[in-house]
Amino acid sequence: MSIAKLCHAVETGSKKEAEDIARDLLNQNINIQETADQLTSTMQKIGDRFARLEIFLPGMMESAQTMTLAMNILGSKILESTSKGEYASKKAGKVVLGTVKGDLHEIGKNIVKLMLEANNFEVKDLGYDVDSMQFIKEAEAVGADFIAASSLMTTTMPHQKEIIDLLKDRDLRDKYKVVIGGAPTSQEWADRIGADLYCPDAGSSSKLMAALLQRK
Ligand code: B12
Repeated sequence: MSIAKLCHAVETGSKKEAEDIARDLLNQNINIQETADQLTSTMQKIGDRFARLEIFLPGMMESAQTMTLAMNILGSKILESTSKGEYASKKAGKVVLGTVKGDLHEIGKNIVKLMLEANNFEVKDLGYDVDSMQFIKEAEAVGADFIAASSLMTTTMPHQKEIIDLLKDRDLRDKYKVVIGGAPTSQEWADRIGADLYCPDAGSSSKLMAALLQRK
């Protein structure tokens, strides 16, 4: 069994096959980050096909569900090894994480959560379609270090800016590091809206966020 086969199962929305392959891959000691990266490229291809009207919403949904099933299996392994790890009780930082208002895409956000937890961050996951003010209320409630916001659509990216504007309005901007991500976002967008950090993928997020916290 190979990662390429798993990508193919996700492309075709073959759920049972994907679960079997994911379980098999676990026994092969594969690199989970690399697997997640390849699956992300597969989802990008699916999105491109959707944009070209080669597939329709149900097809995109089947693939999304298949990827979620596979990542749930692969993710359980990472978390199991982390909780038994040497540094299990030492938290790297507290993160309030969610997908912005109007946006239901959560697969990427869930992988970010997994990678952060695997690296000893404490994550409060607010889910998707999260109101900008909700990010702030939760960050205040849990004493977060980071507010991390995902956006997958050009139409919802402005809510990442809204979170920063609301923080400024309330004199809270310096209290939190605002991290943004999601396929249509970029370093340029992060600079434009005044975010503290942009991460292109889940794998880099824990390293970049830990480094940012040290500079605080
Ligand atoms: C799967 C998918 C769906 C699924 C979502 C299922 C779910 N539970 O999440 C379903 C089928 C429900 C869906 C619905 C829709 N979708 Co959609 N979808 C996609 C698709 C194919 C893949 C997204 C994905 O999961 N990628 C895999 C993950 C792992 O990648 P990722 O999210 O980029 O995350 C990685 C990094 O970006 C980063 N990251 C992500 N977030 C964050 C956050 C932080 C803080 C950090 C540090 C890092 C980080 O880490 C992740 C892992 O490395 C994309 C195509 C694409 N190019 O992205 C379209 C896409 C995003 N969808 C699109 C559209 C149009 C829609 C719909 C409007 C379709 C419709 N007509 O109804 C609806 C919108 C619903 C809504 N209101 O949100 C468009 C958006 C176009 C735009 N305006 O920008 C896209 C780009 C497809 C296209 N090319 O047209 N979609």
